[in-house]
Amino acid sequence: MTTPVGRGAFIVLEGCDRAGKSTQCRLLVEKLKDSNIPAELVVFPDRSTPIGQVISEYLKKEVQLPDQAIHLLFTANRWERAEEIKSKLEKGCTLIVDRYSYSGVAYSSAKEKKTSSFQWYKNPEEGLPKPDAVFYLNLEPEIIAERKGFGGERYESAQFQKDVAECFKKLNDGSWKIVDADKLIEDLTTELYSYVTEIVRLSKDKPLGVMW
Ligand code: ADP
Ligand code: FDM
Ligand code: MG
Repeated sequence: MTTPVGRGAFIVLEGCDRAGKSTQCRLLVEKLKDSNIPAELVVFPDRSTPIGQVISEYLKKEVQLPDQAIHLLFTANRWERAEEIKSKLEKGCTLIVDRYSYSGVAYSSAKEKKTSSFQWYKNPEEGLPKPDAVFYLNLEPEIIAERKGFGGERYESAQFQKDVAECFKKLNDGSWKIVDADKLIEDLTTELYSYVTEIVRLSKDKPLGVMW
């Protein structure tokens, strides 16, 4: 690895289930490393921590929790990684992040019996490190439906995903790059990689932002 100059970039991939986020995050990290750009993958929820284990049980429908409680656990799961994220970025490591606060707000506020307001779901995310770029992998629900079937986890239903997509739209402050994800895996990686390298270049000398 070459010695990094400047800080690493904080890049988030967002989108509905099966849009291709996890596939692209993995491939982008590999491609960056192949080009000697220090990079790591971060995945939310991080199911490996004690908080993450409760989230995992919730998603597998093994435990029930009030909407507010699970929302705050997803947020806490980001807060428990925040210092490490900042430190890695400062050391010049670019982070490719599979979901972030935007999934947090979109999924919680898409729930049928909304127990809290959009703003309420945004509030506990305030103060977290802010991504340098958000890439939203956009895919029509009909095409999503053609991809491998849903598993048995919570939120995995076609109607709910449509509602989530609407909430994502509401959350976009205009700064997101909306990427058409309906293409071959390798073509999408090539497209995303060109955006990613540009963000890496632009972020080197910029201070890291704070949510929102
Ligand atoms: P996500 O993380 O957004 O839920 P994944 O990357 O896990 O999505 O992909 C969901 C499914 O779709 C997987 O079976 C994956 O192999 C497949 N897939 C991913 N990208 C594409 C693509 N561009 N075209 C067709 N199938 C894809
Ligand atoms: N999810 C994910 C949330 O509801 N809130 C969050 O803050 C985050 C990061 O958890 F249904 C939801 C989105 C999805 C599930 O699934 C995680 P994947 O397939 O592991 O991304
Ligand atoms: Mg995924």
